[in-house]
Amino acid sequence: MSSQEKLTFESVTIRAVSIPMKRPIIAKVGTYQEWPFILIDVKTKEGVVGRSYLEPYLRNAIRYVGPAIEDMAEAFKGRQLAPLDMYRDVIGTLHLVGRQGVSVIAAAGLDMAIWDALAKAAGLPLAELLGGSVGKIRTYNTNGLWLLPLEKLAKEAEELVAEGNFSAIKIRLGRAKLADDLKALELVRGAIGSDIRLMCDFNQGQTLQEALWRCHALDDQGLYWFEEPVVFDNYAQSAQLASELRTPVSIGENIYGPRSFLDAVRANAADLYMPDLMRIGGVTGWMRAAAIAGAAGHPLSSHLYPEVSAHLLRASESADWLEWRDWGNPIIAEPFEVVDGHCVVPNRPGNGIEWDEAMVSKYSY
Ligand code: SMN
Ligand code: MG
Repeated sequence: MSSQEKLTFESVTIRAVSIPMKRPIIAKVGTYQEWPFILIDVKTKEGVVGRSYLEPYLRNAIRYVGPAIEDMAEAFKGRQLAPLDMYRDVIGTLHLVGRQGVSVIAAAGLDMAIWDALAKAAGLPLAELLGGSVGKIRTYNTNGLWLLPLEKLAKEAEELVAEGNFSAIKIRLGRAKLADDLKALELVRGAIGSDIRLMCDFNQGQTLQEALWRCHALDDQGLYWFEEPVVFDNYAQSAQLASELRTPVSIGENIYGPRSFLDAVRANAADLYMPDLMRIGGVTGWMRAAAIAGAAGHPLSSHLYPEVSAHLLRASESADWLEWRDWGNPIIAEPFEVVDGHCVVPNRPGNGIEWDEAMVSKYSY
């Protein structure tokens, strides 16, 4: 196809896969032995295929996210592939069914695949299409350190660092007894030493009262950030913690769309932000949130979606850390590499995601 030619939306294919986890998730948000993905392939009339996936946590989410994607795709049929126009139109009608939750998740999945198709047609990696460049982005390993029995933590922490010569890893906190959180930190620190940065995540599992008590008690532990110490959308409570605590407070994975993101920033809800692509609104939503974070001076990290997030962090003013997780690697034809604690954005057109079809068949449900 000539570079002058526009792309036309034709159809979408959606598939559900679920991949067993090497280290099952045990967190305040649930226990998961497998990690489900919704694979999205957007076909254009010109033959270019854009790909993306969603990580909807729940195996049954395909039952309601899938039809929402199909309805949106039906409305896009025959239109020029223009993600900003499509995002505007789809968000404009979403309020009829609710502008957060499933509708944004479906729109975000399509948006990411559409941007992939555009980047492929332009012959550019997504980061370059957005005006950035390919290269490295610093990354922390989030693959483990769930709410495990204490005796398992030291070995796992060592393994996590060694997996990619990481300089940072994340632990989940919020055990029934504060003394057990302190013991967990002592064991992990003992194993990894003082130079590795240690982020921690409470996954919204505390009331304000509990968070004030526990986070103050953990404030001198040298933790790199306190993630989601309270329910994500109580910005006033989160702001109180961010102002009282010396350890930076991080939120963002549950924020829907750039407008709510702006609300959080205006409320001083956190020091650091880490949007999740399926909730912030795909590439389009991310770039808008990234402009807000950059202008406000808040460091921006990513949540899940390492491939597309890596491209976007390369194009974000206040880019900070990529969250590295390898749970999707089995179905990705060429998984992204991590070298010396940095994720390498590959120099190939699009977002770099192609399916390993044999593995997709194996894990389909
Ligand atoms: C998280 C991610 C995936 C499943 C459970 C919890 C977590 C994170 O909040 O930030 O990695
Ligand atoms: Mg988190």
